[in-house]
Amino acid sequence: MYTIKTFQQLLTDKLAKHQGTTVEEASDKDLYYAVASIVKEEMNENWLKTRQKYKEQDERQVYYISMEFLIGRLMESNLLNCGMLDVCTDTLKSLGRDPEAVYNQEHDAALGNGGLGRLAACFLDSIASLRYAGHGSGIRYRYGLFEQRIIHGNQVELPDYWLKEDYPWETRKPEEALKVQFGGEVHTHRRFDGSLEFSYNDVDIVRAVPYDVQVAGYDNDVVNTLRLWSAELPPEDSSILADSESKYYHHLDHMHSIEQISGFLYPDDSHYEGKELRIKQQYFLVSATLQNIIREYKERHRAPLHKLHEKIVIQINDTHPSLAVPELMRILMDDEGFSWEEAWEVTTQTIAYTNHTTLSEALEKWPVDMIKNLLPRVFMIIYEINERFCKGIWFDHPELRDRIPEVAVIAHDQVHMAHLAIVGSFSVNGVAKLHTEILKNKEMKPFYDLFPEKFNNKTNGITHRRWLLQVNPKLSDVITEAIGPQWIKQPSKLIGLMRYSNDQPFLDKISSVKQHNKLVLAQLIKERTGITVNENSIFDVQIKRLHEYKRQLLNIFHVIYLYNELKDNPALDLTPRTFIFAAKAAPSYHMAKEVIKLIHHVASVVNNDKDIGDKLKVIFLENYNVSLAEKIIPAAELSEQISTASKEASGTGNMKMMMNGAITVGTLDGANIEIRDLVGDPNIFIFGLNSEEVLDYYAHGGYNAKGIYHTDERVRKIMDQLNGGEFGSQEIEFKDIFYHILYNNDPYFVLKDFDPYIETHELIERSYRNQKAWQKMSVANIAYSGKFSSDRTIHEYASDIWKLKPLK
Ligand code: OAK
Repeated sequence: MYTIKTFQQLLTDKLAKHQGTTVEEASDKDLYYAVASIVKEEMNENWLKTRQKYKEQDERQVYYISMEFLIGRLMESNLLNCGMLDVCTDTLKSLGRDPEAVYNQEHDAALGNGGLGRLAACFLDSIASLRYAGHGSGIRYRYGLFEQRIIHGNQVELPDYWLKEDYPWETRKPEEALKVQFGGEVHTHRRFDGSLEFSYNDVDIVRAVPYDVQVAGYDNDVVNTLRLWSAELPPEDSSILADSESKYYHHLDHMHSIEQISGFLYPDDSHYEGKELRIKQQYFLVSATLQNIIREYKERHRAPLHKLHEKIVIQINDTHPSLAVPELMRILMDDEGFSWEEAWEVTTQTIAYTNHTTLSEALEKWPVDMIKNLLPRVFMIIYEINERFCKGIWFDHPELRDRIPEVAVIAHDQVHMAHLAIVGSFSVNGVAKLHTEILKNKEMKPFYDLFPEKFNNKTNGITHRRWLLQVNPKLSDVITEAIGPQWIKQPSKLIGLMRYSNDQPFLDKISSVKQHNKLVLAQLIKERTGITVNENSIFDVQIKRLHEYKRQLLNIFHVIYLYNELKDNPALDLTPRTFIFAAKAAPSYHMAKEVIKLIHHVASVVNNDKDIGDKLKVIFLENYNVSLAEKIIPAAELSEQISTASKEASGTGNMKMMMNGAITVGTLDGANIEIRDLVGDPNIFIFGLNSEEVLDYYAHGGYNAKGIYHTDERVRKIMDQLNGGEFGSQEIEFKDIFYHILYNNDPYFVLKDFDPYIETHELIERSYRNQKAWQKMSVANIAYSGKFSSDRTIHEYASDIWKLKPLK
């Protein structure tokens, strides 16, 4: 345990030895690197010990393969988990330095788009904190998710070159590099025993170099690893001598393209792009990871690879790593001499698949020719998987013969990755109860009919260590003062707060923490936007990727509606509101960018209208990322979770805000339903169509959007304002949104849910006026949020799917 004195000494030594400077002279950046190096060294010993334990013990281990790990900044979470956050913060203060300025030196590692990537990061924290043997495997993109700037209301994207300065949390392991092969020709030979042997000609080789990032458990001695692979030029190899001009140019081309493989993260959230480079990234990740797993298995066990599934489980994060199925087959058959049946047995008992969306535009379907050219041997295996699967249905399930085209792995010259993932795995899970039911009864019904035993639900969670303890220390102190510190290791203990829901002094403390956090956020808003917000207004927050189904548009319609009301009746008694938005749109997503533009134009009209004063303010914070979320969430009072029912698989922002005492206004979608089931109707504001109603409308061609436009004056006025250029100018108008809603028949039910949404906000407004009642609701939300700790989720994965026991 460090004291301020010993930590000061350590820091002074570090600065002197590594940077040749003193505390007085050091810049914030110098201090950042010095602290990082102290923390990293602190973790090293346990890192080594953990790896040794994994080698010695014969226990099962999980590999979590994901194209995204949205880890954000690591300094504070590492300090926290190592028990050094307070002492470090106090030491920096004692030296007259601003700890936040030091921690803010770290560039967010934005190696993910949104929900799926952040979930992977939360899972790593819980796996280590619960002492499970688990490894993350991903890509070390040189450019993370783009940096967003807003110019005249328009989103522009800048490259996120996050590695331009040293990244202190990674360790390059060149001695553990592996080779990944692309392209070439496959030759088949028959061995004496009749089995087949495959050899390759003219393959393109990429070197996969691992960079390891430590993942420290909270207050324990476990330090796991997130291994990020970087694509590099292979070492000189004279066997690649080109014997023709075309081969020579092909080779040069390949050399030139190698580094693109780990070049950048595709910026699409829940949207499939079908680019060749993307499938190269996926195969690169999968092949390097599997080779690495086999290598580690052989080092660890004397048992033959036939027992791989007894020791290893591989969780694939959506279908992006689903080439793991044919790649594991390839390795087992071609490199390890397994028969098809043996390889299939091991593969399908090793791999488990998580689905994160039912949006059809997110479904990955790769053209057969692309895979054939890029991965000829892998394609042969996929082809065979498909043949055997379809034949199996034909003979064993004659009643399902008609449905073969629906479930085939290869159909219409495309490889259906979700089908490959389901057929090739032993577990398929959704990420919230409703989502799993929709998978079973609708999206994946024929597969559920074939393999009911594979399907299961694992409702998402978030790490309460980062999302409460770290980002909201004042609230954490109030909680600990009331119920003791056990909730930190057992978040379900938060329920103990219910005892205080009528305790006025406690409620006052909760509300003064919220007030403090609001002031801090108000200051940040002032610094970043120049706008002064009323700190007594309701902080109404919607922060997430911009997507039509998430319906930021419905939210801004509410703002316009209130604005119109106030203009018509300036004396209207309205509790002041601050609407806070932050969202990135995929660069090619036109409608999403239009909505960002609309929010900005509405903001500029509303915020500058003297009649409105500080009754309404609309804030859009640029460049939403993990560290911005960490600053907004503690100050949120109202959490907007207003997706079109059935579309949001789970949501995790809903959980983060609930845990920080915000009340949800939401649809019966994703995990909102489970939040409602826990806190009860009085502690949440539910509105709008439910998923059955939505799905029913879809089945019957939608509803009549024009009807609502013609009958609801409030709606017509807003729509006409968009169409007439009221929020903009002659050049800037929002006709695309207008036409999309009216002529594409409002596919996300914005107009349909408008009336119940407005009505619910009127109820919210009345509820907020009774501050005591509001505080009680807030406490109930914090108290019940323990279920949404990713510790609960990981315990469920570990016991139901992974069959892991915590490390002794
Ligand atoms: C991203 C790319 C492809 C498919 C899905 C995603 C994704 O991020 N999905 C989101 O996953 C989260 C974690 O499970 C869920 O909470 C979100 O509802 C879901 O949209």
